[in-house]
Amino acid sequence: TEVAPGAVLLPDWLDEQRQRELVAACREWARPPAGMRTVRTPGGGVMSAKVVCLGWHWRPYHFSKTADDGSPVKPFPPELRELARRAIDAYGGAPGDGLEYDMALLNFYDAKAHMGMHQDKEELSKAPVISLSLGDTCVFRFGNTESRSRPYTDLELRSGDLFVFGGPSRLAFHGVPRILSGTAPSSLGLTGRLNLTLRATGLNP
Ligand code: MD5
Ligand code: FE
Repeated sequence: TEVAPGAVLLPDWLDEQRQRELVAACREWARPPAGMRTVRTPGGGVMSAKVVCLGWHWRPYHFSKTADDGSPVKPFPPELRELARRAIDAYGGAPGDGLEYDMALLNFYDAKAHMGMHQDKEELSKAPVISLSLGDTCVFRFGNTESRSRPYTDLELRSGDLFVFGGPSRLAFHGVPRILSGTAPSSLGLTGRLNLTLRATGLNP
């Protein structure tokens, strides 16, 4: 379903087996060195979602190859490159469009975590952002490109859903106001929500 121009939601895109495998892989990627961390924003705030980066280390307004603990960031795994290719294919991209993905950003939300309205404009590439939801359902707020306020649409993202943000939606304001605690499929053994985004930084040679 096209939610807005360039924004396509594919509910239940990952089967439970694939979801379990991804959750297990994410747990490994979250381990130190260069594992899960708390992000401090330039304004002095702290993000409530905990973050893991693969391929490139992300800080607000900055990409680097070194994590906050001084370790090299973990590589962007070939399995996620392949997943990106499949997602862009499902989105309706042209062949070859899904090949430039070089970083993953994992957000771990507990029951009380949220993400304020923001734009993702640090990547130099215009490639769509690929978002995969695992675990608890969330309320996702999909806004406009002008400001963080109305008009926006609230929708629920469930475990296994694929959402691809391309075209004019790539720069829309968006956020996660709420986690619906206890809604995760029990077979995942995950409390809270895990969002896996695949991105092209446009920084690789
Ligand atoms: C999340 N993460 O559910 C979301 C999924 C982030 C973030 O927002 O920056 O880590 S990515 C949602 C997204 C990306 C790019 C564009 C738009 C939404 N959009 O136009 O709405 O943890
Ligand atoms: Fe974002």
